[in-house]
Amino acid sequence: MRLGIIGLNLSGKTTVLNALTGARKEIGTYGKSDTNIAVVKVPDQRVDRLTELYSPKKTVYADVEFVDIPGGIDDGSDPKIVAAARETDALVFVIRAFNDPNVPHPNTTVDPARDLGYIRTGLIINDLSVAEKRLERLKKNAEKGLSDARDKSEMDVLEKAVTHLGNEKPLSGMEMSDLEEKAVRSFQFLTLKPVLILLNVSEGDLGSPETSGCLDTMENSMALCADIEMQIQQLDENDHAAFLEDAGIKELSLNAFIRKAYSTLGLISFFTAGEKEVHAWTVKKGTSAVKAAGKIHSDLERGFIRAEVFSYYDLDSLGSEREVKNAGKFRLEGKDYIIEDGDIVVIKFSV
Ligand SMILES: Nc1nc2c(ncn2[C@@H]2O[C@H](COP(=O)(O)OP(=O)(O)OP(=O)(O)O)[C@@H](O)[C@H]2O)c(=O)[nH]1
Ligand SMILES: [Mg+2]
Repeated sequence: MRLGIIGLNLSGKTTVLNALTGARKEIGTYGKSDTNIAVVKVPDQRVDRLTELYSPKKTVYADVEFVDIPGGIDDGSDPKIVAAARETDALVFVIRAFNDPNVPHPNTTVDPARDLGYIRTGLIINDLSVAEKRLERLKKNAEKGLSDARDKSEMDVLEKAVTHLGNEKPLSGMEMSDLEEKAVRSFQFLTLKPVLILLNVSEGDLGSPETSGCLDTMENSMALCADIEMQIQQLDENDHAAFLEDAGIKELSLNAFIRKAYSTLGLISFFTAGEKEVHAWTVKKGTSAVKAAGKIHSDLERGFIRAEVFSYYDLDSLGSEREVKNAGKFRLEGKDYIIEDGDIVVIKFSV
């Protein structure tokens, strides 16, 4: 999964990247237009426990890639930057709520609701320009008699999109049939992407009434103090607890953030486990066994015969695969079986 971190200048995007991933990317690089990338393992106690039970040669956690996209996205944005934002599965808005006289705010005052509006408008403007350009081109082709049925249906949905975006509304709120969705998928519209909001607050403001009030007005949001978390991440891990306590922070934000990301994006984890390897895999809720097999390897999808499935939770409580089998909790499932969070699977296949 790839998440794009976006937000206004000097809102703390690069600081957030460092705070969540432990990366040490340079901050305060105002005006530079290079993206920063950092990958982080998804913490999962179930993987730890599976590793304890199987003693595998190798353990592979799921991972999340963060792309820190500098400089805010608006009508004047560098196409390279906008493209980086399009090539993501979801967007993380970093919104500045911290006050610091040493860090100028591009809009002078600190006002999270206003800044959220600016971010949204910037995305809408960019999507509108993509939709309009494509529509213009399709119309020209149509005039020359060069369009087929597919172009016509693409034109219809783009007309609808242009009107919707023109009313300053994100495409996520526009009703689309499956076919229409397919027709616009390749545009990677920014306003169709799921959004998570990180409110970057000053030390001491984490639990304040202002912060809670602000979070209540923003969907899928959480607050963090990025600057302090970044500093703590850069200390020896053994010192984390003490410094977190000092700063009045319960835990680093990564855990809670990942949980929020999984629930917002409708993601679940399943596992493969054996002596060779314990491996966590991420799929969308509602994924079938055969598609999940394809996530592991395309041969497993192509030659899928059946899945042997049991639940991590049964294994955890019963202590071994043998006990899981004895308790009748070991199942054979076909290709249409819907994978559940915590399933441990063995795919039988033949190619
Ligand atoms: N006081 C305080 N300062 C912060 C916090 N987060 C970031 N900063 C400061 O804000 C400045 C900008 O931080 P960056 O992380 O570089 O901001 P950015 O959003 O990546 O900025 P651009 O890449 O230029 O768009 C730096 O001086 C940071 O130290 C915070 O939580 N509190
Ligand atoms: Mg930056």
